[in-house]
Amino acid sequence: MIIEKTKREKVHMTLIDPDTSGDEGSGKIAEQAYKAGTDFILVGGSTHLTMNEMDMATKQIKEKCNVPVIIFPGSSSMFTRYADAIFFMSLLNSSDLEFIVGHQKKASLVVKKSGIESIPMGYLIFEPGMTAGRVGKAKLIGRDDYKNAIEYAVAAQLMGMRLIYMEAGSGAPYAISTEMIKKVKESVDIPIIVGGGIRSSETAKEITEAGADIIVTGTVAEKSDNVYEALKPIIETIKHCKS
Ligand code: 1GP
Repeated sequence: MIIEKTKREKVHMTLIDPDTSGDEGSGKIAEQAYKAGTDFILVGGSTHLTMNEMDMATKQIKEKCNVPVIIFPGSSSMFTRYADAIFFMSLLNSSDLEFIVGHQKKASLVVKKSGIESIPMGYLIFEPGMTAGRVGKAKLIGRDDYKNAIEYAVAAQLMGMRLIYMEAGSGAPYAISTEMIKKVKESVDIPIIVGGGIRSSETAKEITEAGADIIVTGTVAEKSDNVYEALKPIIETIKHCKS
């Protein structure tokens, strides 16, 4: 569903971390993000949550919006059968095997048995990395270390991953550079997701024009008193960019 959509238009995803927003808060953000036109809700983040916590928050989110909800897991227990799909992701530039294949092995049978759609995704963390970088023990990709990023991205594609997520870290003071996005985009044939530090329509526009197929925002909604007003211009801006 996601891959097809990226062929027609630029896509916006709203990341909701139940650990920060709580169950009800998660539902409220989802409701406003949906009204503002977001295409998908990602539920999860770097902080560990139990399956029960994931269930509670996801139920609230599903009640309040009518877009698919995708699990964005930080560990093997971050699963809920109430979601529509899961990013079955590997943090390719982690220094810890757990984040490359360990959590995935632990979650494999539960995910398969659930019948939920599983989307193989290569996850790459760039400087400054923030909590995701620390928790995932990432060997952060330097801001202008193009060769390193391209090699990881092409490897992800050759391993059969359907998407590449370029992450600067939630709450990052600056987003990944447009030059970096351009270079990675030119090197692969699968859609690219960019997230971390995107707080304005201007940044969203630059990143989308550089080649991002999907933009993820989290903090901008979390920190706003009016989630609809905060997200609407960002979503409208990227929808006007050619896919
Ligand atoms: C984190 O990329 C996302 O995985 C979102 O980042 O919270 O900075 O929008 P922000």
